[in-house]
Amino acid sequence: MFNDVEVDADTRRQLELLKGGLTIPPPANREKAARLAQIGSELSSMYGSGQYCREDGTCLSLVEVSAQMATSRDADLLLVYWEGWREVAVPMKPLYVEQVGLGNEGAQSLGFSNVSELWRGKYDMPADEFPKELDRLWSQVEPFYESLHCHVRAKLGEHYGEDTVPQDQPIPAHLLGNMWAQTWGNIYDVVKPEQEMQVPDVTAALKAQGYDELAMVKQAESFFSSLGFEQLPETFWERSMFQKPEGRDVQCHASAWNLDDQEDLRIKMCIQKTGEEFNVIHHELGHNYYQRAYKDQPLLYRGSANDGFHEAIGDTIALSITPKYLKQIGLIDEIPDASNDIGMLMQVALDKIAFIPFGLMVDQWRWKVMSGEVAPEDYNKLWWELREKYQGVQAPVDRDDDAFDPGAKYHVPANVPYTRYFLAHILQFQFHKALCDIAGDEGPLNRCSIYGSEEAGTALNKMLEMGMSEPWQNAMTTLTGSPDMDASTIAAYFAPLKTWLDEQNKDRMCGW
Ligand code: X8Z
Ligand code: ZN
Repeated sequence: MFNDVEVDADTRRQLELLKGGLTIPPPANREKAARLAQIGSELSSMYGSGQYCREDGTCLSLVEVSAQMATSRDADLLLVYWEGWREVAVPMKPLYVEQVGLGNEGAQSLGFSNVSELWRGKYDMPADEFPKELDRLWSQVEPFYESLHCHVRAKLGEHYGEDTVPQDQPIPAHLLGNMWAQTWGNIYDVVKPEQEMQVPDVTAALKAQGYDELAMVKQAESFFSSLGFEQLPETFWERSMFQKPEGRDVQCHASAWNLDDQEDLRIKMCIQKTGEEFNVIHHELGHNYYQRAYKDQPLLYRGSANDGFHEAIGDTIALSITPKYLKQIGLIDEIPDASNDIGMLMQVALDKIAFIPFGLMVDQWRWKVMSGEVAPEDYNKLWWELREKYQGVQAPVDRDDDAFDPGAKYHVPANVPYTRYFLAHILQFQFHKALCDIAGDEGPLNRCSIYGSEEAGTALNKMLEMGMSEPWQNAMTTLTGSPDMDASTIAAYFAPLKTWLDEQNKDRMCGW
């Protein structure tokens, strides 16, 4: 109704945000809307209460099987957990199909062709331009990803044998230290350089220093405080969930909330005492500080410049968890010298670079599903085609006809768009560089920590405060001086590792 009404630009922006604000808009029909709501909560709770149960009746939660995926080096056992967890998704499929239909009806009632168009239309550019922008960014990272992939596959081949890890094929998805093969940092021990390298083991350091869940969150808060951000309110500490409660199901997938759009900030997590989770805590607090920074914007502008920005803030801070910083806070005693940088860069790349194609493929799948380009009987097949194409990863065993592997990843049953994480992995390096420049750090980017820099904090806050009141390109310019997303900072950050990888790979056959 309001599409053609003449209004000023600011009102138009707010109207567009209102129209595009929902993730899965309900159809106008009340029964159908109620059904959509019911499906959403059923899918979400199937995931949250999901378990892998052995034949003897004992069951493991996702937190428990994930810990096994991270640490076990027994390929048979890894396969058992990998297949076992995917059983939770089988009954999701009919509900998911129904949800796609209802969501599209809702999207159409708002004037979109389908949910795919709605999702692609949230980036201050035409919906059909956005995928091209993603292709451009991916092509900047792809050569580096392929070098990393090549080395990792070779090392996995040495460890597990080339029958298990054929050197001319995608890597079997159960061997990469993560349930979805989305981050590979947990298999650093398998793929690390042969030359001995000192790389801080944050998990071990947290343990040695007796950190519990609360201490980990307090430590993360103090990083933000050092940048000049106000401390979290008392209610944050009273109302957050840091540990999995006994005797009831909770959604353990980490999230951050502002319950009253003012000061009622909280996180909800089942914190594991690992370096990986220490990063996730910073990630979640990034959401909370962003939410607080834009709280005085008009209602429709209380959000991040684009959804990738929300996901990038805490990760940007976590890029400053360098050896120098770990020493400052007493988690390690000695800063490894520059001869260890390849090891440290490898550790970061295994998490951050390995993630990028995964961050891209999830919504490449969903866009095709939502637009009807792929029929339900081909959902799983398309999932694995995209996994192979982008990640160079394959299912370790043939998948059953009733498998619904996308459903085994939180964001699919929970309907959280995923391209935001792809963007965040590009953005966080741009933000890190901009903040390091502002903090006056002239060393290499991987050794820069903005800890204690109020100048950096002020510059960051200036962007956060804008919320979504202006196109994201303006927010980007406010912090970085340029309106573009650009992966060349990633190349600069990892340049020495790229050279090292290419040397390692020179007699290897790469690609899949
Ligand atoms: O879901 C998350 C956050 C909550 S917004 C913990 N992440 C993605 C994932 O776990 O798959 C962070 C990185 C990617
Ligand atoms: Zn997040």
